Amino acid sequence: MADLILALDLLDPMHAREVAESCAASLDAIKLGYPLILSAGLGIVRDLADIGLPLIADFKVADIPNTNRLIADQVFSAGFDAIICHGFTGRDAVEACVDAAHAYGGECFVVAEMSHPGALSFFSRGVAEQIATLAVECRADGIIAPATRPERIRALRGVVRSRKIYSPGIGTQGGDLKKVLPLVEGVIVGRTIYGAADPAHEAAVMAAIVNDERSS
Ligand code: O7M
Repeated sequence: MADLILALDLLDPMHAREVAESCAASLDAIKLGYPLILSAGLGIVRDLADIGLPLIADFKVADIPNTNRLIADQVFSAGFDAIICHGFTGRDAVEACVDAAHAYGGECFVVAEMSHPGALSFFSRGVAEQIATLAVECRADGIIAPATRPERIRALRGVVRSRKIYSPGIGTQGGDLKKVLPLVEGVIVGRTIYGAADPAHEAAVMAAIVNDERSS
């Protein structure tokens, strides 16, 4: 039962809102990150809130515990429902994000392994498994794992068990939606949707595949 999460990495706030609104009926959540927030300002979170979908803050928070806590406070005060942090910073830093998220009634996801080719420079030789283990021990709600490497999602499932796995890298980065869907609780899709000639249609096509998988 996977969710379809739109990565809204657009720079123009009007265009971003238009795409989010037109795709909303096909989506389960929207992920906002540095590109849109740096361009539009944090106020866009309140602007998008009335669309009615959960909003996930992808700042891949990676600092000392005190700074992570301060960032998480800003994220949840701005109206986000979930935060994504890195795990290589260690237990105390991850716990700061998880604790802050839970204090606000929100969720925290930890990046276990990234989707791009260069990720293997460091997210290899057991590092992702260690980060996923830490995420579970810190009571994170889930991890981020690469749609570009389904075999790695399977390996990390063995670590996180029933926690959620959200997976980016579908489409433009080469990940195959149908192969990844049965492995995860959420797929994160950006350019394949917002870069399409008709984003609402593309989102609807993907949502139909997600729904087929849900009912199979
Ligand atoms: O579908 P795309 O390739 O246009 O966008 C993918 C989105 O997922 C984009 O917002 C990336 O920043 C993000 N992402 C990855 O592509 N790979 C990762 O390993 C991790 C993320 C991510 O969302 O991390 C939380």
